[in-house]
Amino acid sequence: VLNANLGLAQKSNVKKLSDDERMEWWRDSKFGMFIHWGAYSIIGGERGTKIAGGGAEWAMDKLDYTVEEYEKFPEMFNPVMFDADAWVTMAKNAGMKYIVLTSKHHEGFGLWDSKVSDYDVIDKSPFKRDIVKELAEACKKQGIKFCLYYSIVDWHHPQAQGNLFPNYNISQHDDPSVVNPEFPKYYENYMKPQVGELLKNYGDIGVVWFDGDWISDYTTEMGKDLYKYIRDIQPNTIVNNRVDKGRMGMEGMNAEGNFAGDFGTPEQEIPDTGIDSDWEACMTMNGSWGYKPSDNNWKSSEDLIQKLVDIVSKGGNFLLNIGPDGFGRFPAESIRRLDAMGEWTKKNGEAIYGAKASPYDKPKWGRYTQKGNVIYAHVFDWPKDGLLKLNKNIKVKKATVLTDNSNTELSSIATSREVLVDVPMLAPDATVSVVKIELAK
Ligand code: JFZ
Repeated sequence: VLNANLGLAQKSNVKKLSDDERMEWWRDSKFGMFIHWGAYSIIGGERGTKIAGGGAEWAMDKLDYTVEEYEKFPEMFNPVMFDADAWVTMAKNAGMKYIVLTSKHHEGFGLWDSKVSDYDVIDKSPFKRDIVKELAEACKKQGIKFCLYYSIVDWHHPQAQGNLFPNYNISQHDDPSVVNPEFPKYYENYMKPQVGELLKNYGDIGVVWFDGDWISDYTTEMGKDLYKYIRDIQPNTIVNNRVDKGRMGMEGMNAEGNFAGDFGTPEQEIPDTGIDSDWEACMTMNGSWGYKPSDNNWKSSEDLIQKLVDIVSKGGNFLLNIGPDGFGRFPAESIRRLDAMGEWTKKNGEAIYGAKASPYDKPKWGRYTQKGNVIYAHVFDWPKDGLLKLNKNIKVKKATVLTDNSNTELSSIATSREVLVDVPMLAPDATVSVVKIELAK
């Protein structure tokens, strides 16, 4: 171990942080942007009259394309309207503090110039621009953390995809009795080198976000090896728990045991109670990660703002997805929602960034977040009688409406059974109004 550490110190001049120091920016950030973008963004989940169920990024699998047939999509990938700076600006304006781009999704097509593959945007596509590089540079310039998603599952690579065997469907495959003996070669000679390229050539990577951990060919030994490999290159980067085999279903948190990974990844759902470890809920605005124009099942802006608050009140981060189209545009429906969230976070960000889970029970009217001796009451349902009822063990020193620039103090009364704050009759915000409460010692 000592030798390994010495080797590490030589390789990298970066100061190795403690785990708490390393996680700090991420814990304080609370809100990030997921971007699912690839050759599937051209397809939009449609093949003739057939529409893929669920996520359109699964088009290759769900619309039954063979490996050869599917290759024409990377050959067409030419998103001439892609503007990394504009994307980053939209994320920042929404109040997001980091961006996670799908460098390679299950389809296997890479959005950077990979030396171990010609199935990437430089070698296979007319676009011939390194998307990872452009987005990394735009993030750096605009001061937001750049992060990468990478899929362990690869439906294109011959040693990883399962068409080698009859009745072997690698996309779903989690049957340990069916083994792909080629997979370790894919891991050693392709996947690991690709991850290495992403960590060596694009500056600081905030988070490496793995996915596809469920296939049985991928082992916990590979997961631990990969985690160490990543931290050897970038000691202070953060890696999600899908790097190893410890995740328990959609809840996304780790089972008991020794598994690599720095945070849990519940997907499309928010846990009921606060979890006493690091976690990040990832979610779509409609029902698809990849661009899917047939899916108009958009969550409202109000719902998304309340989801952000709910997640922060339980100690998590919110990674909210955008599926840009094949030209490189964010859908207008997504932009509207980003704008609405930005309007809210600009006014109420104090109650979100750096805030912690509330120790108090979830109130009927909304949620609490906390920073030191300040409690933020996020009110979803504003009281019709103008009296906000707080948990009875909250001792109010001073209460104000967070967005009230005149800082007018609200009066409050505490009885043995309840604490009431005299708030304005009209809700200050149409979505979530925040009452700031300084606690008495
Ligand atoms: C995966 C991908 O298959 C999907 O396309 C998308 O990228 C999403 C973010 O991740 O899907 C998952 C991953 C994990 C679970 C379910 C779907 N899970 O935790 O049960």
